[in-house]
Amino acid sequence: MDVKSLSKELLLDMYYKMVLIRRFEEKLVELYRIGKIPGIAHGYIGEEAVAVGVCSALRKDDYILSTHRGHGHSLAKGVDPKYLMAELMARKTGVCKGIGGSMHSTEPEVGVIFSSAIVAGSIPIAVGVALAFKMRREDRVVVSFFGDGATNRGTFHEALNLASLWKLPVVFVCENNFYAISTHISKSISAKEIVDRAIAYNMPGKVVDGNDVLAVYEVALEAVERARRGGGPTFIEARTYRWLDHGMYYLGKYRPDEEVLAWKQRCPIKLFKERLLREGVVTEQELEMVDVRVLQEIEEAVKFAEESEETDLEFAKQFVYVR
Ligand SMILES: Cc1ncc(C[n+]2csc(CCOP(=O)(O)OP(=O)(O)O)c2C)c(N)n1
Repeated sequence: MDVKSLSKELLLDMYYKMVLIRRFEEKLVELYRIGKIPGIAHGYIGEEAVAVGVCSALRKDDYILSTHRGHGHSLAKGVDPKYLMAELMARKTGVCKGIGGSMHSTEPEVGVIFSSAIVAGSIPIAVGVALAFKMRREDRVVVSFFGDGATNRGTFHEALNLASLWKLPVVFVCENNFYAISTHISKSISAKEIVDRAIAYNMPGKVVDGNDVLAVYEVALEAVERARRGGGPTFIEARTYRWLDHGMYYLGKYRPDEEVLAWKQRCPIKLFKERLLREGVVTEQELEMVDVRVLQEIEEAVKFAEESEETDLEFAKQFVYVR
């Protein structure tokens, strides 16, 4: 994609969101290690370009549905890091009042309508949301994010079948990071390429470099526009890599060191920054200002969360049970 065809405002926003996700996740690791994050959390470091590329192609009133690895999706769609951090630290000020935690945080205000810890659990729900948009004759689009492992579940196949049959306004975004926990795709997926699965459902399938935010943006824009004008769903396979372990814990060695290193050398933020500077569309100083702003926002988010009241069981019960 030609960088010069995009506004500087959009390019700086993409850079801001990618850096925001990176710093947010780094802080999360730090907080998790000192016991400040209850439950479990799964990091998004290394995959930032997928969430940001896709969400940059959406309107505010479009919806996304996320997974157990959802902080990046939320921040890319516009969730305020303060309220997300408070959620992860189980505070009453969190986006779900500290009840949802890392894997179930939502923020309908900005279109993060649902996230699920059940692998592939949110895919059929995304199709239901798309059906609602269509039945109400709204020109809104829904994006369903999920991993490579999710494409092996029955719900994935059922959802793609109906979405295609009914030409629903949904974009399926598979974040292929090559592993489901410690299992490599070669040991779990019968298809030669994950994208081939789209053929069975008669929908366009696109493979994209998930570490290139502009490449992701370009395919997402096409898919979103197609969905919005009634053309039906698209399947995007974005190839990327998570730098950290599956979750915030150590599972042992299951990935070759050279493989991890090679992907780290293709850091999505570094690649984008180099491209922006090479093409002369932003200055080093402008990017540094973004870096500083993000650091401040992360510090403020932690302070806000720490100063907020903790969610306790009695409080949580009020929202879980109908009396
Ligand atoms: C139905 C179901 N089966 C198993 C699990 C346990 N589990 C949690 S995450 C995960 C791997 C998911 O891999 P993938 O879909 O590729 O996403 P990634 O973690 O790589 O982002 C598994 C098996 C689960 N949460 N839900």
